[in-house]
Amino acid sequence: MDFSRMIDIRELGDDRGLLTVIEEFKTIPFEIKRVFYIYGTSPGVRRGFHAHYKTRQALISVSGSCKVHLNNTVRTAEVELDSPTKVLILEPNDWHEMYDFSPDCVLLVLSSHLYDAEDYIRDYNQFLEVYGT
Ligand code: T46
Repeated sequence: MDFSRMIDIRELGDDRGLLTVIEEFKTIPFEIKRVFYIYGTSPGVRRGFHAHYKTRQALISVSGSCKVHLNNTVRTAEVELDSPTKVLILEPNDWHEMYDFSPDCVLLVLSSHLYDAEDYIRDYNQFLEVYGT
């Protein structure tokens, strides 16, 4: 079963500052159809609480940090996104919850599909039915 994974991307820099590049099919393994970012998250908020049917995503904390709880019914993990060079690839079957957002966190999300509310599995029991073994 597919499970999320972390990718470390190269930091390009010179005496002017830093620059990091993400390219579809090179840095990340899918076509990027949608981009959104999560920021200004209130203290103590936990968000996400879903998996998807089709959508694959790449999460990058381009400023500040946050943590992500992952569960694909076989494995669970907690990962920290605290650098613009760390990319978390989320597979559709990864139930995910984002938490511990720093006040300056800007969580950039690159998505393989356009927004479709029908692609979300927000009920945990339904998630287990769809992806459980
Ligand atoms: C995910 C995690 C990492 C739209 O209208 N279009 C969009 O493209 C998105 C992403 C959201 N929305 C609406 C749907 C809700 O009314 O924006 C509102 C907040 O979305 P949601 O509650 O789904 O946000 P999160 O943080 O729980 O989840 C988001 C993504 O929706 C989701 O795909 O994997 O970030």
